[in-house]
Order: sequence, then C-alpha cells, then structure tokens
Amino acid sequence: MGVLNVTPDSFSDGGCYHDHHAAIDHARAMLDQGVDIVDIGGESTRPGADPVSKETELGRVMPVIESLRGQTDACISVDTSTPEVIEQAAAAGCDLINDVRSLTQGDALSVASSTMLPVCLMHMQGDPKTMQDYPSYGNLIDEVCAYFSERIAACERAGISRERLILDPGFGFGKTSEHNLTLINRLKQLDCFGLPILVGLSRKSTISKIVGNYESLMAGSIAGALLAVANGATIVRVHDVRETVAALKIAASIQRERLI
Ligand code: PT1
Repeated sequence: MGVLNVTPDSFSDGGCYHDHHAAIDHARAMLDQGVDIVDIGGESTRPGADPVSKETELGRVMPVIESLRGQTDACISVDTSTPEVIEQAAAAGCDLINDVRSLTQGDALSVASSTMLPVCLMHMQGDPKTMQDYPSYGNLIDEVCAYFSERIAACERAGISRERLILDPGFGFGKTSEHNLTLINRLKQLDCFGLPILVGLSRKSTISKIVGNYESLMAGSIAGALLAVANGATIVRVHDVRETVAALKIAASIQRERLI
C-alpha cells in the first residue's frame, strides 16, 4: 500500500488544482513502481494534527479519487473516518476503506456497511491531537486485541461480515516507541483473529528516533516493513514503493527458495 497524502504542506493547502495533479502524478509513479494499493487521505493523523472539516476533506480527496479511478483498475483505498467521505469515495469507485478510527465516527458503521467494501480497522489510543501526550497500557497486546474484538463485533452487528475486515495495530497511534516495537515483534499474537494484518511504520518518529538521521529513514522503514511481513503482515503502508517492493521480493525469494 502506497501513501498518497492530499494534505497541506508548506506550499499549499492540499485542495487546489495543482495539489490534485501532483497527487495523481505521485499515484501513477507508485503504480509504476509496483504498488498494489494507493491509499488516499485528506486528513493528517500524525501526532498533534488538528482535525479537518468534512468539506475540506472532501475537497482534497474526491477529485483525486475520481481522476485516479478513470486511469487505473488498481486498488484505491480511502484513508478517512468521515461518513460522508466514505460514502462519496465508495460511489466514486474506491475499493477499500482505511479508517484509523475503526468506524466510530457518526454513522460510519452503517455507511461503510452499505458500501459492501472491505474495511481496515486500526487501533489508536486517544486521538491524533493528544495521543502522544501520555500513552499508557496495562497490557498492550491484550488491550489492542480487546479493542479489535469490540470493533469486529460492532462491524458484524452493522452487517459488515468478518471476511471484509483487515486489522492494523496502529504503529505510532498513542504508543511509546517501546510499545511500537513490541507490536511488530509480537505481531503473530494478532493472528488469533484469522484476519489479514496491515502495518504502517514508514518514516514514523519511532523509526527516525532509532536511525537518528533523515538520510537513513527509508532504510529503517524498509527494515521495519520486512520484519512486519516476516511476522505475518500481509499489507505494509509505505512511502518508498520501489525500494520496499525490491526488499520484499528478496525476502520472499529467500523464504520460498526460488526467484520470484
Ligand atoms: C497506519 C496509518 C494510516 N498511519 C493505517 N492508516 C498514518 N491503516 C495514516 C509518527 O509517529 O499506520 N495505518 N494512516 C499516518 N499516521 C502517523 C502516525 C504518521 C504517527 C506519523 C507518525 O511520526
């Protein structure tokens, strides 16, 4: 899964013609480099990020989803918690709902249910604005698993069958660096749900803390992605598509003892 942010940077607000075209170009580059899923998001969920209005989010992501849908049959994912965005993205031909808030906002459960799309449920402690203030757990893995149990049950009650679900432990979302490392090291403990696992650790602060410099962020992120896949992740959410695909092909070739 390749990251496609349509969010403000120092030059733009993420919502204008130029931003949309830059996003489409970036999506096509990632597809050329071998990505399977393009994950389009209009809300930053980095630590300290402010929430955005649904109008802002719609104005950022919908033109990009609509344009990209017209250019590729590849899997398009929408990174959103907002019911209106889920609804419109699905109507525009999006293939996957990636919600870091696990369908807890408004009528997200019923809206997602009626789209018939697969959904990625992610664990987060708190919300992006304050989640890194004081992350704290009695037993991290138990609490993440209990959260998944509750959200899977809520989905099933809303008519979203288990077969449509993907689980994500939420690396960087209300966790210390040690918590994040534990999640990847013990990822197999999430296998008990029998659902595919997605992990996003690319260029996050835990990686940058360990490697210590910006130049090594990609290598650090790839090492994390390889370990996550070795420990059972089926989808990794990444920025550096070409390099991560190469690394994953080598790892898979070694594990299968043949060239892939
Ligand atoms: C993720 C993810 C995501 N991450 C899924 N969706 C982000 N399913 C956005 C930091 O510590 O892991 N899984 N959508 C980006 N969020 C963060 C969080 C970015 C923490 C950076 C950090 O630096």
